[in-house]
Amino acid sequence: MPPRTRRFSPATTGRAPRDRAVRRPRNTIPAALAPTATYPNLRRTLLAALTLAGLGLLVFAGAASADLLTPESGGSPNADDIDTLYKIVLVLAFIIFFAVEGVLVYSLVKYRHRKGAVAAQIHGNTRLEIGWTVGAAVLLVVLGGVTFAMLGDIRNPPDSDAAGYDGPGVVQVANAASGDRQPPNGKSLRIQVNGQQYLWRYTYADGDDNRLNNVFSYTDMVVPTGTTVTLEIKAQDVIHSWWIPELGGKFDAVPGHTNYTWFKVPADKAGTTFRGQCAELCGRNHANMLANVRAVTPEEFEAWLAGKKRAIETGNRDVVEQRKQLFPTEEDQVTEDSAVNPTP
Ligand SMILES: [Cu+2]
Repeated sequence: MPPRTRRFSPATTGRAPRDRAVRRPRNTIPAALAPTATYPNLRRTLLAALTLAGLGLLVFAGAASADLLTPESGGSPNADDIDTLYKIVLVLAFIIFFAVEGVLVYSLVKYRHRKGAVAAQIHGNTRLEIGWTVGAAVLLVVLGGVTFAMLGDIRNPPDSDAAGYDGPGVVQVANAASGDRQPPNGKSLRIQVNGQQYLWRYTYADGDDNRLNNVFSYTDMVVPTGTTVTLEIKAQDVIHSWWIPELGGKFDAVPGHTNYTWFKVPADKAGTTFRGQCAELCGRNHANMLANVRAVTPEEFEAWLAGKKRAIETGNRDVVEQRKQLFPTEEDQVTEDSAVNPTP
């Protein structure tokens, strides 16, 4: 037998050697990672979902969409000023935004890549650079000027209207603490706002020197229209935040510290209830820590305050009566009951 020759030797075939072991497998995704299904309707489903979500937003937005881009206002001059200031800044910001984005998009389209086009090599543009530096500086000065011009009216309360309320509860604060701003004539309806887990307590400085006998209410604050109301905001447990959007900005209620703010509901808003709620996460029932400010006419307010005052006086008298009935004399109470109630 002739010796066996190598089948694929270049010497015998003139081709490169081929070996099964060297062959690469086809470049495919491993079975474990391969998609198990295709989504032919994915785009359509997504579009439908987006449309539905958009329509849902429109339907359910309702009141929430009011003042979507700007602060709420209408309940007090300081809230109106904050809103106006915000709008001035917003309009200027919009103008700059659209100018810059407009030039950007225009340039992207006009100077987009084209076959054979060669980019111009530019270095600096003195006029343009000075322009945007000076422009930004002027804008800053204008915004600063407008802000400082309006800040006074936002922070300082005005006097009550001539037809405003001027009865019990209206006080003149002597030696006001820093931050406790008073109207020019010094007179305002003074209400202490106390945040507690999870409600707001309002105490009216109704002329009674004993703070415990002062008129108070929870959640619903009643105020007269056309009258400057100054608030002393405190907290007795954790930090809360007083916020009635239509009456102005938020004010933190911090334990051991007093914050001050004010509002003045216009005379034509009698009968309106301004809604708000605690704006600082204060515990698990924070969401239910609501606050309402109900504006009434000065006459209605006077009647409400007097009614509350009477209720407190009646309550105090009734307690004394009940105590007398339960313990005919203090001595009897001490002798009969000293074992369970040692301190009368
Ligand atoms: Cu709270």
